[in-house]
Amino acid sequence: MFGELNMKGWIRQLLRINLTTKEATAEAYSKDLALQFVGGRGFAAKTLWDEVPRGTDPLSPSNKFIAAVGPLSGLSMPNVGKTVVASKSPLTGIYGDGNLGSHFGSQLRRSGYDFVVVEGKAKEPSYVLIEDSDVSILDAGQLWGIGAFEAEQKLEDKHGKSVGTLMIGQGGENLVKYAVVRSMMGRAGGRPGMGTVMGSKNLKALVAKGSKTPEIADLQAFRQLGRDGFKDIREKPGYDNWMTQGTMLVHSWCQEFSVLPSYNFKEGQFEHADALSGETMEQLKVKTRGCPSCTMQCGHCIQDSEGQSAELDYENVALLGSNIGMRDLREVATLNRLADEYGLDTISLGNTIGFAMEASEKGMLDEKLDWGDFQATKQLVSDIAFRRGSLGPDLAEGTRHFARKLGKDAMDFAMQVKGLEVSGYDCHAAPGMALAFGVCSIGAHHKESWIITYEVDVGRETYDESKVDKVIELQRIRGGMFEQLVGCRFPWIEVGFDLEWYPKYFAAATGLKWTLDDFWNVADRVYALVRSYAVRESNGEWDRSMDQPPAKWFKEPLSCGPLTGSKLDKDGFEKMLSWYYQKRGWDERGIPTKKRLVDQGLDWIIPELEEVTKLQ
Ligand code: PTT
Ligand code: SF4
Repeated sequence: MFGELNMKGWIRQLLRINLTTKEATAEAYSKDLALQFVGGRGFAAKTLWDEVPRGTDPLSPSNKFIAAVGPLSGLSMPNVGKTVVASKSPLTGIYGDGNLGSHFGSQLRRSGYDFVVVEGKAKEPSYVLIEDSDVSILDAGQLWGIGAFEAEQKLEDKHGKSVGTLMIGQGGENLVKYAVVRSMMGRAGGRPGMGTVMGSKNLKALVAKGSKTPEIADLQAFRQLGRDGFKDIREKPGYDNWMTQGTMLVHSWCQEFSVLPSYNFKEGQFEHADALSGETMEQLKVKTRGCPSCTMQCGHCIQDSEGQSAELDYENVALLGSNIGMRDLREVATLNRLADEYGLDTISLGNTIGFAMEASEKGMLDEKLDWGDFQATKQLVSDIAFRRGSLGPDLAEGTRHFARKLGKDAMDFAMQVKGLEVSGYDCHAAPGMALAFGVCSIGAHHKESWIITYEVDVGRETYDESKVDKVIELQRIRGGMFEQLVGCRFPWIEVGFDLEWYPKYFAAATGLKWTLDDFWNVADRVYALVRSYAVRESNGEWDRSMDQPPAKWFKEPLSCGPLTGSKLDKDGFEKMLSWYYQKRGWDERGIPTKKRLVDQGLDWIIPELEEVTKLQ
């Protein structure tokens, strides 16, 4: 697999920017890094392991912010207009990342780098401009304090429409722990506080504009494959349907199968679901937008309750809609727009507000917060972004923090794993999806293993080994190959674009003839490294309790809909978790064994891991 010497595709150079010293340096990186970690999440995880030591405060200048792409980024093929943003997370305390659509990645490559590492802290609000080998750290005084939409507009006005930008809103500036990175007016990524880390560095934005073309192994073959790929996607039977609603297609399905989070995941069905459905959105739609190099544009905008255009995705509508009892899609869109403006993660935001509403209902708060109260919720979103009011500062810290503060049984209804709030799928009757949330490497995100539709097909009541196999299979594809190549997974998952296209693109770009199994091996290596990073941070206290889904799904059965009475079974879940560990080559605590680390070429991390715990 690693034999070829003349590999192309990668630029093999990273850009390091130190905001404290105001220095920027281009550094060559090794062929081994490219071959063993490929790009995106792989580059980020390896860099953070090497450069951000145990115990580093995520909000200190010693933490690093990374934006990384892969060997296909910026090339003419479907859906590779994405960028991975990563850092040690201030929300979870472990590795965190996200993947957002942006021209930044391709412009970074055109400037001559595969990834950028930002370290230190600027004295004053700043932004970074990368123009090929010229890197400037500029004053962001005019941008600080304004929202992401306006800031992006100002940067484009100044540096031209063709620039690629990554930026934060006021949430990131004010160190809300789940602030995201924004781009292209509608894109958002880095749920576990990647925008917060930018804010902690006084970094409002990164802007890139390059003029070079990445060199690849076989340009002619690549061009043909690119054209064929776009055509294949457009001709897929599911393509036209996808174009009508994008991710909102799943909303009605979730309601039908009782997985639509409602009232802080108390229920899986919502009595006003129709008012928030994909069909309702379709009637109100004013425009569509999306990422670069994509023919499946999935950001659907409607006019919100204040007459402004706002984008809706399923997760946003689930968490800022039914999960907090909202009944009007235009009002949900307004909350979504505010989250985009402030740069707050909609999933964590909707969870944190839902948690506060439930706490209020239970009489645990002095404040009165009612389900579905739009005006109060809107006010709360601003209070969180600016850390003001009686609840804003606590809710800005996330659900786990607030549950700890409230004490009693509050942690039982805090819908989070490892500190990251749960995405929009209720798991009272979905043990496989609960496992996927439990073991997801960055906390309760659906990005790595979304097995809910599979589980409903095969029978949701069972706790069997095949579901564990499916979780791992999907982690390799979604959390692995797509995060390392840094391509959007939707062509594959949503319209059936065959996975076998990717080794072909990879071969034409790099000259390397890899099979899908080679990508799975890289994925497993990165999984073990990210898990080991978390273990290293735990000071030897890592155990299987870290992989537990929220207690609510075990303790409090659904009380409405066809699955009334359903809840998760603890013994069944533990059985699946043990299978998962065995199949991954991890011990009963969920820690990679020495043998597995050696087999995966990660023997070099063993000494550091053994400083915190005894490996088996
Ligand atoms: C992703 C998470 C998601 S996942 C959604 S909706 W989804 C939420 N979107 C937000 C938003 O919008 N505004 C906001 N302020 N916060 C938001 N938080 C939530 O963030 C996104 C798409 C989507 S839409 C999904 S599933 C897929 N995610 C991919 C992924 O993770 N990897 C990959 N290789 N391909 C993917 N394709 C799809 O991209 P995080 P985007 Mg996002 C307005 O990053 O941290 O994982 O959060 O990037 O460009 O907006 O595309 O129903
Ligand atoms: Fe972006 Fe959607 Fe296209 Fe994926 S399908 S690249 S998320 S616009």
